[in-house]
Amino acid sequence: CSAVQTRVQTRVQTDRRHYSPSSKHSSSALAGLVKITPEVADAVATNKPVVALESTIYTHGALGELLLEDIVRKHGAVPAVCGILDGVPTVGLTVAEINRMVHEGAKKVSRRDLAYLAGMGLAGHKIHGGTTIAGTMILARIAGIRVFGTGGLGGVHRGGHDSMDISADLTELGRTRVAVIASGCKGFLDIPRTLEYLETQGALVSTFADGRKGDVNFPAFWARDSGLKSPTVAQNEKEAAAIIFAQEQLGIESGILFANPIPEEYAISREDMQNVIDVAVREADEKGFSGHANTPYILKRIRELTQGRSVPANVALVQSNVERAAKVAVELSKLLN
Ligand code: PSU
Ligand code: MN
Repeated sequence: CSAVQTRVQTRVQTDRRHYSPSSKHSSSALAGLVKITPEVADAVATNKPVVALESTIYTHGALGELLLEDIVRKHGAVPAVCGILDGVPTVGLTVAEINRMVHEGAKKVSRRDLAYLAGMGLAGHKIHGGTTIAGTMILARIAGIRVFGTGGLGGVHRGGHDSMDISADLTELGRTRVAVIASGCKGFLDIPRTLEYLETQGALVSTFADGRKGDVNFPAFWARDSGLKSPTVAQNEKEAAAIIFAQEQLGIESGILFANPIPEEYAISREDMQNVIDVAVREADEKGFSGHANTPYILKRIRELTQGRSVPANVALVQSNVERAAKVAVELSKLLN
């Protein structure tokens, strides 16, 4: 990867036929504030395949080496890891830069946090930020990137209709036109309410069927089946690309979630996973792990209770999603050129 990065003016370098900025007033604000690598800017401007990747997966994911950029390149697309490096929102982080963020520590950055870290960066505080799905979608949209591959989407937490703990990933999908390829959301979230919320937000949800006929269920991260019917189905990458293209041509600004079930050989059945989740959730409750301490505790117990199967499964699903994202980006590039 090129270590040399220049600040580019996104709006000028991006093909206007296919990029309609969300705000007419954002041009001068965007110029110079977001750093986009020349490779990514050039690929976007010439409608080559580009895949956005999130940095939270590295800074907060604890999954070890994922080699996602290599997977994207191997399938003919340009990877664009998004995050905040030294207070600068960046699209196209290098491996060395990501490693520096991991070692020096980074904040978790969703929509609400982006301007804070960027503003603090302007004021001389060089804070790193790992962007979540929501945060990455915003940076991808600014750079004109249409496809984003990742692991699992945030969701409505159990009891979320009372606590209002609902991931900003869901509202972002309602307002930012980027196609996210993920394995659904984790089974300890409230998946029925997550799907309801996405519908209210106007987010298109489609599950890859890969030849399966009839109803196809929405996946639940480690499990291929959440027990809930997917609102829509896409057979393959070509259909997904056509949907993305249509959404853009219609000028609909909301996002798209393509759910990609975990590869069979790594999947843990819904019944097995449900038992493990029930135990972990009950223990968290009894031991008082609530609020932001809840998810880390549940994940730790799931790792233990699945005897280490959950982590390799998590790695495999992320890699599978990123491969799919690259293939979708390649198909989309054909439609755009
Ligand atoms: N779900 C996962 N793995 C993850 C995340 C979610 O299975 O790493 C991360 C993603 O970055 C996602 C974020 O966007 O957590 C959601 O966090 P919150 O619920 O705080 O919005
Ligand atoms: Mn939350």
